[in-house]
Amino acid sequence: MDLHTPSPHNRSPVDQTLIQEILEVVEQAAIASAKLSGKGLKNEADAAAVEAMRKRMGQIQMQGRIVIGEGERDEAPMLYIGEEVGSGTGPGVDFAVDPCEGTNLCAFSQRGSMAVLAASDRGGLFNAPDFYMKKLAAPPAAKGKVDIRKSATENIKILSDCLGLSADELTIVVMDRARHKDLIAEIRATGARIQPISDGDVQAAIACGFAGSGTHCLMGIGAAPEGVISAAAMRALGGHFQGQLVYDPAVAQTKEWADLTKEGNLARLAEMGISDPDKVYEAAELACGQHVVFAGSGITDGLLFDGVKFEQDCTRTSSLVISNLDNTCRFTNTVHIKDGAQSIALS
Ligand code: VTB
Repeated sequence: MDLHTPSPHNRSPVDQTLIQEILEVVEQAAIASAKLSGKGLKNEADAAAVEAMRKRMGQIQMQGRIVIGEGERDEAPMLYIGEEVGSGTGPGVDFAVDPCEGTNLCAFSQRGSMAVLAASDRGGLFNAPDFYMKKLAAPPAAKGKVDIRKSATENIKILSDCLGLSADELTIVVMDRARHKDLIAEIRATGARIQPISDGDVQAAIACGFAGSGTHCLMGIGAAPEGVISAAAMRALGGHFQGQLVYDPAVAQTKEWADLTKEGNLARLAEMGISDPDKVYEAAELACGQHVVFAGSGITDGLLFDGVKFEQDCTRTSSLVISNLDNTCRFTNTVHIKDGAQSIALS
């Protein structure tokens, strides 16, 4: 039997009704944080998105569980790892959430912030530790051909061949961080173009899956939990995504890890049951569920969709849902009509 066609007696917990509700979850989170966009209030924008996401999730008939969220229970009052969400009855669904991905982008009204989540049947999303992750994302044509174990130079050559583009026609997105100094120099030496971003590597990774986004590859080190959300999207749309945990503070080069040591981080990973800290995770391992859904809604305008627009009679949201249930990418513009609305403009 085709594993992707559940029998009526064994219905998948991820069905079209759930997918519609998941879309509303990210829309509500995007609207809530967009109200704080540009105010320089990073934590407040995040908190507003978290609250809205949790509230809408609570209305879904499911036994939802957060596997990647705002952090451990003692540091996050809502959407913490292990929190049960939903009505408490119905199918079991696992979620990886980032209610305000790119909080700085939202706080300073810059491009690329969005409310995102990935959903799957139970156990279908890797319980990523709160570490850094080296990531490689590329279009479907380069899937399984580029490899995170290879050098940037080799991968750019492979990308060129797979996409039929010369190096100087390729755009490689890299986060603007001190840790990427050598990587940026290596990419430049190949002749490829670099698009530096200050934050928001989830959107950049997913954009690689779409021809016409102007983005051909994401390279570099970002956060590991969000890597699972990128992996879910890329797995569902057939793009390339690989991740490898980073445990050495000398590699991560981040203030957050100023007091941590490589040995201490390795011990933490071992405690978490990660026996091979150097393992390269494929998208289908990070998001291994039978059914995997990604949903993202723009807070500010971005590469794939616009941000929230507040108008007199309505609020508009632009979102993307990628699902391997029916192999679709749905770009959705929703008009949320306000009470007493007089007229809704076409766009
Ligand atoms: C970056 C940023 C992402 O995590 O990956 C960040 O682009 C972690 O890196 O949007 P720094 O600690 O160096 O900022 C995210 O915020 C989530 O992946």
